[in-house]
Amino acid sequence: MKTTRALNAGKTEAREYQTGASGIFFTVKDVLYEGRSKFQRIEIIRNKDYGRVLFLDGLVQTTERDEFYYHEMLVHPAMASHPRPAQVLIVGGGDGGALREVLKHPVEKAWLVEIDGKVIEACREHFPWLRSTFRDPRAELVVEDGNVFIDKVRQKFDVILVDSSDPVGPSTVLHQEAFYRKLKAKLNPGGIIAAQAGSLMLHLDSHARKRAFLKRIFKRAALYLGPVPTYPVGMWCYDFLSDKVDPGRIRTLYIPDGLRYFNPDVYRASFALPNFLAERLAKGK
Ligand code: AG3
Repeated sequence: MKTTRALNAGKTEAREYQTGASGIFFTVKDVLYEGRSKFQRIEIIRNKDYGRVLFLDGLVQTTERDEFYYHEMLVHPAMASHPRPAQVLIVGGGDGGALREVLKHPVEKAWLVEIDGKVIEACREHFPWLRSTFRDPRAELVVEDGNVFIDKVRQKFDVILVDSSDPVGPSTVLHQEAFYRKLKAKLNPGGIIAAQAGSLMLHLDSHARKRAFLKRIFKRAALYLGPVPTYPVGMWCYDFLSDKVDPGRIRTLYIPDGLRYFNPDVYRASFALPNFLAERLAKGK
């Protein structure tokens, strides 16, 4: 299996090639973890400015300094739009950041289904502020392929969050029509799905392709945006999917205290799309 490393040979620098000819780099203060699981290469380093940085197969997944942009924007738009999200499913998200945000709401149970147990272990050890999140009695951790779990689970959910990797590579199946049809079958009435959808510029074709089938499956299939400084081109996309909830007409948002990024104005603004994206979506795949 070919995997990509972020660390250079001297382990002085870790980088992600975002476009093949450009990207982002971090100087390395310490290497905290280097390993390989059945699924991918896992690296965690410490950087002077961004703190701990997790890479999977050479792609930045999360950094101590800017993870809140991503995790708040993946979780709260859907959670805040639902009047009573009691049962919540997170697919992926082994680092625990999305789970931490979900548990800020008065949920009954939050399931986290991560394919790679080694990611959970490594993050538990090296992102210490997440330990209490995993210990919360409302959290249920399952180490399994989300695509397999969703076939078997009897439970239905009020909110489903897909915290996968990029739409290309090992996570591809989590960006396909069959998977979204299965997720929809496991939603309670009034349920909402939010899924990370990739980079604004890098994954434009994927947004157009996904939009074509998501519109067939869900009455509402909106795309919303949020910045993530260390992800490719700094601007990230998320799908908001529901048969009932129209994010453009929401009156009451249920927002926990103490968030650093998300608020009602951010919510409304995040559904505004730049021209080139709207035009690409309108053109179809
Ligand atoms: N999931 C989405 C990360 C995608 C980043 N892509 C990249 N750097 N090319 C992140 C998991 C965090 N919970």
